[in-house]
Amino acid sequence: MAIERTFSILKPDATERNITGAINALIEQAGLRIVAQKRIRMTREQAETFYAVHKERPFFGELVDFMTSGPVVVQVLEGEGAIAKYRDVMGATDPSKAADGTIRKLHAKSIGENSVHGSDAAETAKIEIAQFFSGNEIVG
Ligand code: DGT
Repeated sequence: MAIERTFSILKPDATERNITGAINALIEQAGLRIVAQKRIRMTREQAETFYAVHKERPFFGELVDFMTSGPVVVQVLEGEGAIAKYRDVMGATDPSKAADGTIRKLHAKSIGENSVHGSDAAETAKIEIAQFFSGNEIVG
């Protein structure tokens, strides 16, 4: 399988509980490499752009409020089949439906405060990475 890159966010519920290291350990144990990482405070504009696809959903305002409520860690992960692999490691959006051993099963608080984001396809991964990282910040 091809080496891919995917975009990841450790969300405010993860930074708030100081569990970013525990989540990074699960990422690395799955064979993914963290090739870029920074801790930022997302602006409302950044969060609205990032989640623009959900603009019409009833939870959009709540989602933007949450993503701007505290620091996040944005990352680029690299590995074989990284996009699908990271989605497997994250588990289902709703932690009550997530498989055992996944990040969301172990750590997520709710469907909204679900600890992590990962790109869902190659095209979105490219767009999301470019929103937060310049090429020279990614060191593979
Ligand atoms: P991600 O990786 O953050 O995009 O999450 P996905 O792809 O597992 O889930 P998606 O794209 O359906 O929804 C994006 C985010 O929107 C999700 O991580 C949390 C939030 N969200 C989704 N459904 C609900 C909901 O029913 N209520 C609330 N409050 N938030 C939701």
